[in-house]
Amino acid sequence: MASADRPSFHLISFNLCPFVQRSVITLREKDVPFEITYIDLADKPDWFLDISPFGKVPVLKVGDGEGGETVLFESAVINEYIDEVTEGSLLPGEALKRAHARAWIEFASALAVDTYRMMVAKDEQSCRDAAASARDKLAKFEKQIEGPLFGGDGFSLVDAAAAPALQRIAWCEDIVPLGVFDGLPKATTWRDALIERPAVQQSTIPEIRDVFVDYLKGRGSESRREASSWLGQKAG
Ligand SMILES: N[C@@H](CCC(=O)N[C@@H](CS)C(=O)NCC(=O)O)C(=O)O
Repeated sequence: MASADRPSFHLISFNLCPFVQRSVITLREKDVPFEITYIDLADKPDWFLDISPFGKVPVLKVGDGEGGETVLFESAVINEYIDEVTEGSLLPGEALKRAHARAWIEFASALAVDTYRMMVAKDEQSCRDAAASARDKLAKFEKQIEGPLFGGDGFSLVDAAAAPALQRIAWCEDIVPLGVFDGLPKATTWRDALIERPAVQQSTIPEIRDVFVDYLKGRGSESRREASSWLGQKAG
């Protein structure tokens, strides 16, 4: 419940979106109550287009408890705001380390793009090229990961930013092993530690794996009516 000194949070989401998932993970890690509304990105409601400048999710509506509302967008910005106004901090206290974390959050976004390319690739070569690109990025992460999480034992916003992409790569590799984590022990441990975290497990709809496979197959979602991707065909 919002009050004058405690804002209320309402996320606007799409069920498969890794960027919204970052914010859900942050809210859950910080044990903050929030409301969530799912929209269909293929049929965006007018009220959503009115409040989302890029027409993208996530959008976070922040109520001030007195009838006022501010709309935030961009997952990295939303996550930093949530972190700032709640107990504890998921970013380092020191400016240089904080900037370093922000830089790797940005890099995690590029990893999410590779993951999407893996998911929607129409042929084996394109899928393997995207997987190789993801592996290149994870090899760069490998040199930065302190283990088991990005910055050591403590969960950070870099972990929140990377978890959805790591999870999706694992889902893709459950269908076809693509070697994305080969020779990358720290990234492998990082992936496993994040996937097991309750906040990550509770950051999607329960039936996410079915929705994911349906999406690869190009059916089951209003947002995509194309032919199956290569991974979708392999999923049987
Ligand atoms: N940089 C944005 C990326 C958000 C984004 O790309 N969201 C996708 C869904 S995962 C979206 O809303 N796309 C709009 C569309 O598909 O029309 C962020 O981090 O929030």
